[in-house]
Amino acid sequence: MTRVSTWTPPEAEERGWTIERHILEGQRSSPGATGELTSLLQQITLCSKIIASRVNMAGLAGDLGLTGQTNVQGEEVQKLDDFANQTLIRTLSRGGHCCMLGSEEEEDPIPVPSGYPSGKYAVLFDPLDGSSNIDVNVSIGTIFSVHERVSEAGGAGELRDLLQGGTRQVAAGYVIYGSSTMLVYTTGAGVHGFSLDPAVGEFFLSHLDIKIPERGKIYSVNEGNSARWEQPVRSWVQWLKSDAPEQKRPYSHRYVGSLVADFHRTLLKGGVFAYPADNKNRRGKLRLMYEAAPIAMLAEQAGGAASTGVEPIMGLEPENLHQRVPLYVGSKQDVRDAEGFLGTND
Ligand code: AFP
Repeated sequence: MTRVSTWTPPEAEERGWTIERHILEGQRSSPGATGELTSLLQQITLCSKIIASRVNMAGLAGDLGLTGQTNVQGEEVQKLDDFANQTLIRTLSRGGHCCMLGSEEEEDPIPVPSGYPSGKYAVLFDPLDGSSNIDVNVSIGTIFSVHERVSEAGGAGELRDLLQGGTRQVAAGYVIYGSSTMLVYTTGAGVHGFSLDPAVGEFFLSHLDIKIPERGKIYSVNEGNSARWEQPVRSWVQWLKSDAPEQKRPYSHRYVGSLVADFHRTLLKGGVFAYPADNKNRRGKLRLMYEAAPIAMLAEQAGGAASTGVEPIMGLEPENLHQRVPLYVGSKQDVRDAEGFLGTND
């Protein structure tokens, strides 16, 4: 169940709030809140500052390039991927608020080391999404998803603490390392964005209660895969590109190849991002637990939608930690159009 909060977003004059203050205000107006989620989010914020600082210095610090290893997805691990992964694991597993972690870089769930308390939350993360863009200075990001544990309090965490459906997320967010570093998150009370002031080392509220436009004019998809798509996907993209000025088509095309960057643009400007299933990736390429589910929570909280093309991402019950899923996310009307072509929306 999505956690209900009575908290309403701050007024425009509160735009200078730090992220700490914003999270704390949310806690104060959530009946029954213990402060643990607040503290966990602060730990994630700290990790994102450490990662941002290393990303910014990567060329100078010799942190570009590969480690020589491959991850669970069979992809080559970049040095920065590894750094981000280790930063999150070290901080969260020993921070007292988690009982179990899941990382896109690790095959198995990550337990709390012995001697450390087992906390109330299970956190999943993609430490550095879009890592093929690292070496060319294109935006990359960190994505996270937080669930309340379902196993017995105080004991060791279990796989089922991580394997929960999207509607059970209590928080989700991402950090984008772009022309500026931004952290965007939701705890079920809207979506809020914070920009890092590197001189102060602090995130300040810059994007209040973000809402995705009902319909956009940009589509974002890797069209290099079009020969492998099913006909309905091809027809949908062809329709977006067709000349129909009275229906505000053709749409413009933008594709970064980092989900965080493509979604961030979609969140702010509207339109649709898609990574469809194709005849190479029958279940799509993106990962449900590390990418699609947290992005779907943010999209819905911002008034948008996220779908596999046939059903809402948030309604999926996960089968395993690394399962993949097709994703259509963004403005509600644009996602409905895609579903119409894929046969689910009469
Ligand atoms: P990498 O982290 O391997 O670069 O993958 C990024 C990603 O998971 C997601 O962030 C992108 O939207 C998508 O893959 C890009 O995939 P293509 O390169 O196949 O378009």
